[in-house]
Amino acid sequence: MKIVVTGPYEAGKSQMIHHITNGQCINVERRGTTIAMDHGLANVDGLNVFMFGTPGLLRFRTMRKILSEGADGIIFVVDSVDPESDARAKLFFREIAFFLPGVPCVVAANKQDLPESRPIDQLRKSLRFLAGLPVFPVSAKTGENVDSMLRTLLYLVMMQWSSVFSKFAEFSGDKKGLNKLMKDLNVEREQAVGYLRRFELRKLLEVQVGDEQFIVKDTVRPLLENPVLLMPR
Ligand SMILES: Nc1nc2c(ncn2[C@@H]2O[C@H](COP(=O)(O)OP(=O)(O)OP(=O)(O)O)[C@@H](O)[C@H]2O)c(=O)[nH]1
Ligand SMILES: [Mg+2]
Repeated sequence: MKIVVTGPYEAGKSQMIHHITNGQCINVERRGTTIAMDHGLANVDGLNVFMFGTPGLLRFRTMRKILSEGADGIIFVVDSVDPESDARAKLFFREIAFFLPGVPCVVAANKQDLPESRPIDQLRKSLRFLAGLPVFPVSAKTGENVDSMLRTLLYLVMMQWSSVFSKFAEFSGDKKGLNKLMKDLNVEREQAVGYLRRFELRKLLEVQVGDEQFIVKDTVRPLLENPVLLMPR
C-alpha cells in the first residue's frame, strides 16, 4: 500500500514516518526541515506499506503533488499544541483533498505527549474540516496510538478496495484468473489489468503467463478475504 503523510510545517510528519518504519527511512531535509520527502517501508501483518512524507513548507506544492500521486491512503498530521498552525492545516487539507479525492484519510492529532496539547474535541472546534474524519490522539515521539491509527487507515483502504480484493483472493492461481476478474467485476480487460498492475507494484500479488493468471501472496490472502483482521486488537 502507498500511504502519504501530509500536513502543515513542523506538525511531526517526518517523526511519524521515523516511528512507523522503525527508523528505517530516509529524510531529505535541510536543518531539520523536509525539503523533498521522507520515505520508508513498513510491514503490517505481512502487508507492505510504502510511506511517503511530504514537505510542510507551502512553496513545495509540486513536490507534494508528485508524492501524492496514486496513494491509497492519507495520514493527515496536525499539531495539537500550536494553534497558529491551524490555518495552514486547513490549506493543506484542501490541497490533499484536491490531489486525492475520495481516498481514505485519518487525522493524527500529534504531540499529545505534551501537557499543553489540545484535546480532540477542542481541535474539532478549531479545525472544522475534521468533521466526519477519524481523529486519533497520537504522539509520533512516544509512538502512542500510532499503530492503531495506521491499522485503522489500512482497514479503510482495504474496505475501499474490498470488491476487487475479494475477487483477487477468489481467483488467485486460477488459469483464467483475469477473465473471471473481468466478468465478475464487470470491467474491460484494460481496467482489470490496471488493477493487477497496481497491486503487483504494492506486492500483494504476482502476475503470470502474460496477464492471464495471478497469484496472491500467501501472507496477505487472509487480509484480502477479511480486512477486519487488520484492526487494532
Ligand atoms: N513532543 C513531541 N514533539 C514532536 C512530536 N512529533 C514531532 N515532534 C517535534 O516537532 C518538530 C517537528 O517535527 P518533524 O517530524 O520534523 O515535523 P515535520 O512535519 O516533518 O516538519 P516539516 O518537514 O518541516 O514540515 C521536531 O522538533 C520534532 O522533534 C511529538 O509527537 N511530540
Ligand atoms: Mg518533515
